[in-house]
Amino acid sequence: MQYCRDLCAKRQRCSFIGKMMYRSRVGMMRTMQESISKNSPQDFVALTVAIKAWGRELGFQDIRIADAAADMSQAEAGLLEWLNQGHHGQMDYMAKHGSRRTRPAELVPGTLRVISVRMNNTPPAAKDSWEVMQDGTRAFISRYALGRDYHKVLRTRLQKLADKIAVEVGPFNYRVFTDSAPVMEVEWAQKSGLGWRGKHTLLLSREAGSMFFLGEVYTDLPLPVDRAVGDYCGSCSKCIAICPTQAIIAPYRLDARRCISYLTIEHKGSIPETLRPLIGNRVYGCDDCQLICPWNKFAAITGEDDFAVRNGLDDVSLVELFGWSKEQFDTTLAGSPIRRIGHEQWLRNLAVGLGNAPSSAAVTGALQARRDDASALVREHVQWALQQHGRRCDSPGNL
Ligand code: B12
Ligand code: SF4
Repeated sequence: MQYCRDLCAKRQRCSFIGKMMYRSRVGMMRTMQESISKNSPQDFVALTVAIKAWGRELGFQDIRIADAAADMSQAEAGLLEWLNQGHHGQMDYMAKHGSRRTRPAELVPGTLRVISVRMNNTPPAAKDSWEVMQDGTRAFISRYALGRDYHKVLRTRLQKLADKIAVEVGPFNYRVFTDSAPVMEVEWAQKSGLGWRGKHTLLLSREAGSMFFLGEVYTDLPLPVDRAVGDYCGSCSKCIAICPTQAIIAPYRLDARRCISYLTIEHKGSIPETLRPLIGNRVYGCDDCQLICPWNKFAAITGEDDFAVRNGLDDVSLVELFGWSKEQFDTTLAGSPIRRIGHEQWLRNLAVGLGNAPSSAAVTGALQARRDDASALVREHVQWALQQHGRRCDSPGNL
C-alpha cells in the first residue's frame, strides 16, 4: 500500500513534462487544468493506443493487455497436475517459484496489468519443412531456431517499449519477460485476447497461426484491458494425431518427456531408446504439431533480419553437422539458440538422426569416426546408431 502511494506521488512529480509530450503526440486537446488531473481513465485509454502503436513500430505484430488479477485458478490447477504427473521431466525450474508463476504481483509487487506481445518467427526463404523432414539425410532444425536467439531480440524490444512508456508517463514499475521467467505466457496471452490455446497447448491467432514468440511487460499502470477471444479449433485434432511421439496425451495436455522439443533441447543425458526411432531427423526442436495446424496457413514470414536463416541451417546434411568440431560449433552458432545446448548434446541429437538416416557409407563412416568420442553420452548414441544400420543391413528387406 505504502509502495503504491509512493509510486503515485513519484509519478505526479516526474511525469508532467512527459505527459504533455504524450498528449500532443496522440493529438489530444486538453485544457491545462485537465492535463494536471492525472491518471484519468481517458489518459490510460490514449496511453494504451500509443503503447500498441509503439509496439507495432518496434516489430511486434500484436499487443494486448490483461488484468494481472484475472482468475488463474484453472491455470494453477493445470500446472500443478502437470507437475504432479512428472510431465515436466528434468525441467526442475518449472516446479520452482510456486504461485509466483501464476500470480504476477507475487513476482513483481504492484503489478496491475500484463501487456502481452507476439512476434512472428517464420524465417524468409527457408527450405520447406516437410521436404527436409522427408529426406533422412538432412537435419531438421525447428524453424524458429534457424537465425538469432530470440530471447535477446524480444527482450531488447520490450525494454524499448518500456522506455517509450517511461518517457511519456515518467518512471513506472515494470519488468519485461520472454520465455525464461516464471510467467505463464500462453495463459496471459490468451487472457489478453492475443489468441486462444490450441490443443497442442500453444497460442493460436486467426491472423498468424502459432508461429510466433510471446513476450510480456508486467506493469503497475492501470491500462484498460482487452477481451479474450473465442476458441477456433473446433473438432480438429490434427496436432494430436501427427505428433511423432504421441506427446500430446490429451487435448491441452503435453507430456514434455515425450516431446521432441524437450528431448532435443531441454533433456540432459541419454534419450530413451524407445523414442529415438520416432525422432527421425529432428535434431533441434520440433514443429510438426504447428506445421499440420490449418491455422498456420496464416503464419506470416517474419520481417526481422535477426530471424533469417544463418549458415544454411534450413537445409544441411546430418553428416556435415556431425563432422563439426567443438570450435566450429561454438563459432558457427554464436548468437544462435542452438549454442545453448552445447556441442555434446548436439552430437547426441545428430547421432540419433544418423541412426534413423538411410544406410550409406557416408552415414556409417561419420558414425564410425565418432565411435571413440571423448563423451560417453555421444559414444552410447553412436553405438545405438550403428546398431540401427547393422540391423537394417541384416533385415530381409535389405538383402
Ligand atoms: C516449458 C516450455 C516448453 C516445454 C513444455 C511445453 C508445454 N506445453 O508445457 C517444451 C520443452 C516441451 C516446450 C516445447 C515447445 N515450446 Co515452449 N515453452 C515452455 C515455457 C517455458 C513454459 C510453458 C509452461 O508453462 N508449461 C507448463 C504447462 C503446465 O503449461 P501448459 O502446457 O500451457 O498447460 C496448461 C494447460 O494445457 C492445462 N493443462 C496442462 N496439463 C493439464 C492437466 C489437466 C488434468 C488439466 C485439467 C489441465 C492441464 O493447464 C496448464 C495451465 O494453463 C513457455 C514460456 C513461458 N514462460 O510460458 C515456452 C513456450 C510455451 N514455448 C514456445 C514454443 C515456440 C515451443 C515450441 C514450438 C518450440 C519448438 N518448435 O520446438 C515447442 C512446442 C511443443 C508444444 N506442443 O508445446 C512458445 C509458444 C508460442 C506460442 N505460439 O504459443 C513459448 C510461449 C515461449 C515464447 N516466449 O515464445 N516448451
Ligand atoms: S513439438 Fe513435436 S513432439 Fe512436441 S508435441 Fe509438437 S509434434 Fe509432438
